[in-house]
Amino acid sequence: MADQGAKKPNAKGGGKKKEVKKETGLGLSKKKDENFGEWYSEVVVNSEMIEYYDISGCYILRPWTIAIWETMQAFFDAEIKKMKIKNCYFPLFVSPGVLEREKDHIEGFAPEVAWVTKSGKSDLEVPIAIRPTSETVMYPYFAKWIRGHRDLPLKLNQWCNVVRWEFSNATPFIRSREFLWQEGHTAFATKAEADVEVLEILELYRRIYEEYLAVPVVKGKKSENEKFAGGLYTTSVEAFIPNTGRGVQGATSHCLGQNFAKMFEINFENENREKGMVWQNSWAYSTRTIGVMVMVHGDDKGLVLPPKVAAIQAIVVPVPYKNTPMEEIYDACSKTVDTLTKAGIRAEADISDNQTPGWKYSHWEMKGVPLRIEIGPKDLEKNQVRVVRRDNSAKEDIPVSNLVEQVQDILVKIHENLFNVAKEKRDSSIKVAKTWEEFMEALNQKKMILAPWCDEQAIEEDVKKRTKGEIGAAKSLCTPFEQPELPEGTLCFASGKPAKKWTYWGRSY
Ligand code: 86X
Repeated sequence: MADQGAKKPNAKGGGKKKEVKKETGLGLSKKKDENFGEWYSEVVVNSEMIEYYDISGCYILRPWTIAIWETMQAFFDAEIKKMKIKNCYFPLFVSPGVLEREKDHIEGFAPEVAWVTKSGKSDLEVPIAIRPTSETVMYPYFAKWIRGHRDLPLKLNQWCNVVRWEFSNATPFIRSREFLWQEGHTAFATKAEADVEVLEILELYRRIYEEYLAVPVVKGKKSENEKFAGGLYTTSVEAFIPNTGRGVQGATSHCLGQNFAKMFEINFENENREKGMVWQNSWAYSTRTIGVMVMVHGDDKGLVLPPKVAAIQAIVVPVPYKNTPMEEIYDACSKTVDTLTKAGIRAEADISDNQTPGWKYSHWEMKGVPLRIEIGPKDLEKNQVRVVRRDNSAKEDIPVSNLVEQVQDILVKIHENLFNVAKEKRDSSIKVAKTWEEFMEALNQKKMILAPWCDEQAIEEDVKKRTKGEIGAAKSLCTPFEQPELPEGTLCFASGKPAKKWTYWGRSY
């Protein structure tokens, strides 16, 4: 089947045909609640995060995107360094022998592997794969580098791109053929140490979503069906997109157990000269995080950026008026930017003179800048500025003398409000279902379903079969660590057998 993947915002030319309303600048032609898919494509393009590319499923990440990525990267990188995890870089290319060394893990994924078969016009003697993930690239060297217990733990991370040649519905950030991520790979002498790290990393992922992107997530464990097949168990943070009624796996932290150690012979000698096998973890989050943020917070005016990750937190717009000298207003604008910048707030002035203030307002709203600061003659007179919030449009006049303090305060409030609104929406999308009928009803209402489950793989397969359809089957999202009480005698929603746990279910990305 040909790629029917990448949805483009307009038939041709990825968003070139902007609806330009005079005075108010570029707008969105689709509403979030009416046509979510096209709304999303328009937002990521018109906000200048993404440019569509001439290879299906690949996207250009523009500076507005990379600034967000770099902020999350700086946070995560600093945190893992505190955990004594070291950065490294392994090659992009994988030799076929190494890739296939671990057959079980590769088997289901094989169709997604991209290969280089030529250099110039001549065929390569041996085709070379492009990494879809780096287990098979790294673990032979783990085997080489780990000799004795003094070589443990070995804790590595790399920031890189990976390629998975997917054939189904590419969506910017959420599912693309090439994406950026970090992949952590660690090896320990004991399972206990590995178990601790799995949850420490998962907590960092929760913090990226909740403290940086203002997106609520559920921490939990994946079912046997949904876990990484090569590992022992998989934990994840799960987000939810109310508009589409789909769950989205936000990041994963796996305990690999000793499966890979066996295959790659990653052995060590302990203090007593006995041979042991390492316990391994792997974990990753990707640029998908950014897509989840756009989907959760964006509105009909465009992107809405949480202040922590916004490249520009406050945009200062001069509002000239008939007889007031422009210079005074411009001076006040650059002074405001200086003051905020010195206080560590990312502020810029939009002093271009070929656009009206109204056009600038729409432009920066489209780009999701958390705060707009307007400065006009009245403000000069009163020694104040007018501040307008992107998240709720609230306006406030702030005395220049108190600018930094109040702007900092408002930025914190914007984050809190974004998180709270998102959490309320998410929570009101959760439906408890105790029977199949309740489950199906909630699924048709695009809910995220919390249901008592017998925890049997065959039953999950059954749920998938019974819910198969145009828009995809339902599956388990995760078993939340925070378990509601499960009264004795509670039955599984799908099998009628005794339930063992509460698990989230739904359609997903
Ligand atoms: C699973 C597992 C794991 C390291 C993580 O989730 C964290 C970081 N890796 C990745 N996975 C694959 O193993 C895989 C393998 C091939 Cl060959 C492929 F084409 C696609 C894959 N997708 C996911």
